[in-house]
Parts: sequence; C-alpha cells; structure tokens
Amino acid sequence: MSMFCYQCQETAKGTGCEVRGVCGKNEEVAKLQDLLIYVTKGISEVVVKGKLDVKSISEVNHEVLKSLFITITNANFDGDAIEVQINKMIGLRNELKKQVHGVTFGDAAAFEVSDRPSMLEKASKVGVLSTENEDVRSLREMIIYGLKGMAAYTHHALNIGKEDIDINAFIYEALDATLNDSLSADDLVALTLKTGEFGVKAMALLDEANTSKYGNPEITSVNIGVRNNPGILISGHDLTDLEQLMEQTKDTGVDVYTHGEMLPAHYYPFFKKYDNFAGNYGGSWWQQVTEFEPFNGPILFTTNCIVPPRSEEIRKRIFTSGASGYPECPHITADENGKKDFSEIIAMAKQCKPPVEIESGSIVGGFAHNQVFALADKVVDAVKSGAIKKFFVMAGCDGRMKSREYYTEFAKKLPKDTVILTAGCAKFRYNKLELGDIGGIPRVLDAGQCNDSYSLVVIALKLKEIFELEDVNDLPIAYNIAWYEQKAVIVLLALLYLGVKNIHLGPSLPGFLSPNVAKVLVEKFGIAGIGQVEDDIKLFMGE
Ligand code: SF4
Ligand code: SF3
Repeated sequence: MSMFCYQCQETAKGTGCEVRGVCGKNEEVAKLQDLLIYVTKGISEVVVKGKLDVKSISEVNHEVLKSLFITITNANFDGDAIEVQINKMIGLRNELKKQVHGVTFGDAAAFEVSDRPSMLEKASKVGVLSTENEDVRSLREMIIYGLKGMAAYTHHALNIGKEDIDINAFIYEALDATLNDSLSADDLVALTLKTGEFGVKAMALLDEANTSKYGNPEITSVNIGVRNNPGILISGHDLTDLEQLMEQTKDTGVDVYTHGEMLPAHYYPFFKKYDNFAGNYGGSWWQQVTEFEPFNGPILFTTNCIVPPRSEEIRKRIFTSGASGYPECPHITADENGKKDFSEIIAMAKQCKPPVEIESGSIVGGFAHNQVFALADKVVDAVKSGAIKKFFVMAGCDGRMKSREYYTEFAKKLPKDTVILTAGCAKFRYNKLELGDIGGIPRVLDAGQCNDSYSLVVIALKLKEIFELEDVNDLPIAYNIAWYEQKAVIVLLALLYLGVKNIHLGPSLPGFLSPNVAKVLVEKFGIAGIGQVEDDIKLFMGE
C-alpha cells in the first residue's frame, strides 16, 4: 500500500484509496496532505498544552484554516504548493513553541523534515492508518473531516472579514484530541457531537458574513443559456473572489458565468448590479469534464471541486485561487489587503470564443431563511390545509457515480404534495426537472451552497416554533442527504448535534465508519443508508 485515504464517498471499493485516488490525487500529493494535517495537529498541541491565547495568534489561526481546507477532496492537487504550506506550518509551529516553557510535546509538535523525500518518508508513518484501533481511527477521522468542512466555511467568512475566535479555539482543541491516546471511544463520540455544535456556529458565521455583505438571497431566475461575448467561468464557493472578478470585468466586454456551487451567487442582491453577470453554465462539479470544453473561455476555481483536466487545451485555461491548486495552473494570490489581480484571466478571455450553448432556459432559487420567512404564512397555511404533506431535505453533494441517479428518480417519484428543500451541489440532480409548484410554492426550494444547509436548519427550527412542537423530529420533514466530501460531513454532524434523527445518507455510507462506529450512529441517531427509490419513499411517507 503506497497511500491511504478514505475521506470521501468515492473512496476505492468503499474502503480506501491505496494506490491512487479515484479523485485523481496521486500518492505523493496524498502523503503531503497527510503530513500537512499532522503538522496542523502539532500546532494544535502547542496551542492547547502551551495554553496560548488564541486571540493573539491570528496568523496561525488563519493558516490552520487554510491547511485544513487545502486537504479537502478535489481542492488541491499541487504537491509543490502543499510542500510550501507544510514548511510554513513547521515554521509557525516552531515560533509558537518559543512562547511556551516547561512543557513536553509529542512528535507532531517536534518533527523536522528537510526536503521532499524526508517529507514523504515522515508522511508514511503519520497518515490515517497510524491509528491502529479501527474504532478510534474512525472517530478521529470523522472529527478531522468535520473540521475540514468547518475550516472551509470559516475561511470563507474570514475572507469577508468575519471571525469567531471560539471556532478557532475549538479546532485546536479537537485536533489536539486526535493525538491523545488516553481518550476513550465515548470521549471521541462526545467530541464528534461538539464538532457538530461548532459546525453550526461556522455555518451561522458564514451566513452572517455573506448576508451582511451581499444581502439576503431572494427568489431569482437564473439564465442557463449563453450570450455572444467571451466569458469567464467561476466555480467553487468563494463569493469574495466573485466580487473582485465582477469589479474587474465590468465594462470589459467579458461576461462571467457561474459553475457548480457558485450558482447561488445569483441569488444575492449585491451581484445583480453587474450587467455582465450572465448566468450559470452547466451542472455540478463533475460535469466539468464535458462542459469546460464547449465553454471556450478561462475557468477560475475558487475552492474544491477540481477534476484533473483531460486535455492540455483545457488545463491551459484553468486558474486557481484560495485553497485550491493544480500543477502548472496559475494560482492567483491575494496581496496584503486581500486584493486579487485577475487581469491575466480577463486578457485570456478576450482572446477566446464565446461559450457554446449547451442548454437554455432558467432555474429558480434563492430560498434561504429570510426569503422563506417572507413566505412563512403561505407555507404554514399549505401545511395546515394538507396541501403540503411533507418536506424532504435533500441537501449535500453531487458526484459522478451512477448510483446517484437515485436522487433524480427520488425527486421525480415523490408525491406531488411534497416539497424538496435543498442546498449544495446535490440539487443538480433535480433542479432542472419540471416538478411544478404547490399554490405558488415551487416544489424544489434551493437555499444555496452546501453551507446554506444552515438556512434549512433555521427554517426547520422556525417551523417547530410556529407549530409549537417540543421536538424538531415531530415536524413533517424527512432527511435524505447526499454526501461526497468533508463539507457534507460537517453538515451531517451539525444536524446530529441539533438532534435531528433518522437521516438517510447516500449513495453509500462513509468508508471511514468502522462497523462499531456505524452501529452507534444507527442506534443513537437512526442513521440509515438508501435503498430502492419506491421503498424509500414509502418508508419516508410512513406508508
Ligand atoms: Fe480516494 Fe476520496 Fe481520498 Fe481522493 S479524496 S484519495 S477519491 S478517498
Ligand atoms: Fe459540492 Fe464539491 Fe460537496 Fe459544496 S462542490 S457541496 S461536492
């Protein structure tokens, strides 16, 4: 075995990628990511054992977020960039240690490496499998994957200038705990739920950051056709990158289109003022393998999810920013004021042909909490009259596996008196279907990006209050969540922390759940996988 990674839904055989990632991550990059996580744990140990004041180490706080984010599935395939980050983290760790006296640290806080070969050698001893007990390993990794998702959301909020130091402090606490061999499985289960608690805080922070800067999402019809100008395609979750790109492209004759998780940017009032914000091009992240070619113009990845480009022609049109990276693709970094210069991308776009139309029409979204509250009377009346029988939360991720056709079929076959609440790229499995509406309420309500699952939680809690229920599980809401990468892990942990029971998770249960840990999730929280569409619908509808 040359590498081991089982953090995403596509992991080889459902158990672990051991030679090369199904995602395209090679052995070297996988190992460098393992080492980056290890040094981040070491920093956490220094902060926790050294009782350092988290408020006073903001550079370290920010680099820890970035390091975790870099290791999310499909975010960064650039070994050189990860090596640079490892060295930076070792440097920060050693500086921090100078502030601490009389404390003995373990290996993660002490190891040194001098070059790539020594990094790879060290990495092979500190990866996932270095925890021998499979239940402890499972719980540790579930916590770490939740932290990766949390770090991504916290990093986006930070880019908008919003921080919650308690989240950073928790990340240190939890990472340090993953090094602690004296913690029992019960301790780690408790820490898993606490991770969910901080996941809620991180999503709330990002919601506050996004809405205070860009306004509250509102019902919006988004064009999915094309115009005649050259275009730039922007993908990922970072709205500050989009803002800067819009500022720099306005009046240049270059249009900007969203791809994948950037679609919900159209729902924010702020971005509507840009005439060249043309629409959304294509479907979810994995469809880039066929959609980037006809797009013709440059593509900017602001976060995950990158699929290694199949042709040199496409690779030459790819740019990355933030935590994302791909070998030989230009990476646009921010200056000390957070400003990014996208002129190279704009210049390239001007030389490119306009995008080829691959579909036409529009899709409707923008049903985040504020917009849904504005419709609350209508929604409540529809529930009371029986016009809406049940809501289905179908948030989460999409992916390329054939088994995900389940979600399209599920949406199609749901009874007509049900409404789908969605967020994240999972929506691309059914957001272009003609599912109609119930008394003017569309049957698919898209709140936004995966982090906007927070909105769905806020909506659920509001309904609980309106219907004067004791328990959120007494609402007519079922949860059929699709997962792929680690942001979905933090969304799941957040739901568990909030007491949501009987969540169905698919298209397959995580490979990182050991049989015993899976058993706990089933017994304590009623977590289940998915089955056949018709059977599942009957089950959910209580028939
Ligand atoms: Fe495999 Fe997923 Fe890890 Fe990639 S991220 S190596 S596909 S488990
Ligand atoms: Fe999608 Fe990658 Fe998870 Fe943000 S963009 S939800 S998979």
